[in-house]
Amino acid sequence: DLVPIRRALLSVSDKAGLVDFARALFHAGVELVSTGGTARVIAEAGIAVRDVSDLTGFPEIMDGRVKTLHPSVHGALLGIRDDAEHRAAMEAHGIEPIDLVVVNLYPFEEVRRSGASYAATVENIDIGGPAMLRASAKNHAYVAIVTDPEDYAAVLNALDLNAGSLSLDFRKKLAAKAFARTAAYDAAISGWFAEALEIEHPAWRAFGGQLETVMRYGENPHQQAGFYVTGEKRPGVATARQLQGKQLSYNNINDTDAAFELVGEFDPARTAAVAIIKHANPCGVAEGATLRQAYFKALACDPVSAFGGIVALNRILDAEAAEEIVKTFTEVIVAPDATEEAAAIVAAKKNLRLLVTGGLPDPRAAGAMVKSVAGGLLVQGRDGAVVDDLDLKVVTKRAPSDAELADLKFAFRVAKHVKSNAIVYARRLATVGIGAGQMSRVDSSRIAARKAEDAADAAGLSEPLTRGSVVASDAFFPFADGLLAAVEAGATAVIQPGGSVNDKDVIAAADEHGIAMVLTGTRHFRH
Ligand code: 93A
Repeated sequence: DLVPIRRALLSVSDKAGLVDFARALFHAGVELVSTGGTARVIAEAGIAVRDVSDLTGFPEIMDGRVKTLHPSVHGALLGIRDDAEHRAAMEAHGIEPIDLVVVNLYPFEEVRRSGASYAATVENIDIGGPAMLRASAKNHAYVAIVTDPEDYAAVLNALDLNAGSLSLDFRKKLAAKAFARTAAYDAAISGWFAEALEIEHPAWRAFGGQLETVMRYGENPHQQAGFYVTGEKRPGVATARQLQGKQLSYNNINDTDAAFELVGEFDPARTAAVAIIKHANPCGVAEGATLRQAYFKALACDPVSAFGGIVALNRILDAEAAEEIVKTFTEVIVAPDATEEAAAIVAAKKNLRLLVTGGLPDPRAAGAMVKSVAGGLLVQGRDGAVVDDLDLKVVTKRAPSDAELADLKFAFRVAKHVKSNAIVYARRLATVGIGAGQMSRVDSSRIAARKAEDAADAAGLSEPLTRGSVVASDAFFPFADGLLAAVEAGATAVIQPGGSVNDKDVIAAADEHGIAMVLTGTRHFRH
C-alpha cells in the first residue's frame, strides 16, 4: 500500500515553511509543479519548479480565479492508477499523474474577521483549492493530500522512512484532515452569508446538525432561535411525532427534553413513572402502579409549579392518565405512544402539544452534550451513570430499611436530572420536595423542605411530607450543615456521592441523629 511520490503539486496561500518543504521534496527526487505565487516563491529560492500552466497548456486566467480548474490537473488527481480505462484516458490526453498535493486555501476566515469589503471577502472564497483537496482526498488510494503546514515535517519523515513512498494509513489520515478542512471552510462561508442576511447566527453551524425549524424566538422574545437535529436515533424530542397542538417553542423543546430524559431512567417493565418539568427542572416525579397514580403523586409534590409544565410518561399514555393530566394547564405531554382514546381526550385541548416518541431513551447510552462558551464549545459525554449500576456503601451505624433504600435510589435517580446544587426529598417513590440550582447546598435543602411544607399545607396535611422521607444530594455534603437541614426537615436516610474531606463529620452527624447514609461514589452535577 505504499505510493511512491514522483510528482507534487503545490498551491498554497500560507507560504510558511514552503521553501524548506519544497527543497526537501526536490532533493528527494520529486518533480515540483506549482501555481503562480507559490511557483514564484519556490523559484526565487533557486529550486526547480514547473508552472501549472505548463502542465495544463492553459494560462491562469481571470486574476487567478481559474488556474488549476482543468482536466489535466483533476484527471491527474482523480485517475485510478490500476484501472486500464483510466490509464488509457490519462495517456490519450497527456495527463501526467500527481502523487502529492500540497494545498492550503485562500484565508477566507481571516479576511472575514478583518472586516474587509464585501468584494474582497467574496474574492477570498477559494474554489480551485477545495476542489483539489477533495479530489486528492477522494483518491487517497493513490494520492497524498497535505493541507496543514504543520504536517510538512511528518510528510518528510514518512518519505524518509519509506524510501520516498507514503503509506495508505498515512494517506487516509491526511485525507480525513483535508475533508475536515473543507467542511470547516464551507461552514465559515455559509456563516458569513447567514450573518449578512441576518437569517441565523453564524456560530450555529458549528454545532452541526440540520436546521429543522426556525422558531419564533428563543428563551426570550428578543432572541432568534432555531432547532437543529443531529440524526441521532435516540427516542426523544428531536425524533418525536407531534400528534397535536401549537408549534413547540424553544423553552418547550428544552423542557420536553429534560422531562423525557428523566422518565427514561424508569424501566417501564418495572414501574409506571411520570415527571413534571418546569424551567428544565422537575417539580414532581413519581413511580406508580399506573400512570394515573404516578401522575397524582408527581403532581402532589408541587402543584403550583406544575401549572404550565411539561408532563413526561414512561409508558403509553392511556385514557385514565390523560383525563387527569388535562385537568391542569399543561404545555406538552410526551410519552412513548398514546392510545386512541387518550389522544382523543388530549384533542379537546387544542393548544396542548402531544408528542409520541416510539420508545424511551437509554439512560446509559453514549452521546455528546454541547454547551457554548464565548468563542468556543464545551463538549462532554452524556452522564450515563445509573444508580442501579453503582456500588452503594452504607457508612452509618444504621442501614436503610428496604423501603428507605428503594426511596434512596429513586431520589438519586431524580437528582441526576435536577440542576446543581440538587437536593431531592422522596417518600414512597415520589418526590416530596426538590431544591434546584442553588449556589449553596444548604439553601437547596431548605428550599426543598419549605416546598414540602407548602405542599402539605395546600393538601391540608398536619405535617410536611418530608417527615419520614429520604434525601438525595447530587454531590457530597461539604459540611454537616446540609445534612442537618435534611434531618431537621424529617429525613431518615440520605444518599450522596461522598468524597468530601469532611465525610467523617457528616457521617458522625448522621449517626448522632440515627440517620442511615448510603454513598454512591458517583456524583451528578448538572448545570
Ligand atoms: O481562485 S481559485 O479558486 N481558482 C483556482 O483555480 C485555484 N487553484 C488554486 N484559487 C485557486 N487556488 C488557490 O490559490 C489555492 O488553494 C491556494 O490557496 C492559492 C495559491 O495561489 P498562488 O500559488 O498563486 O499563491
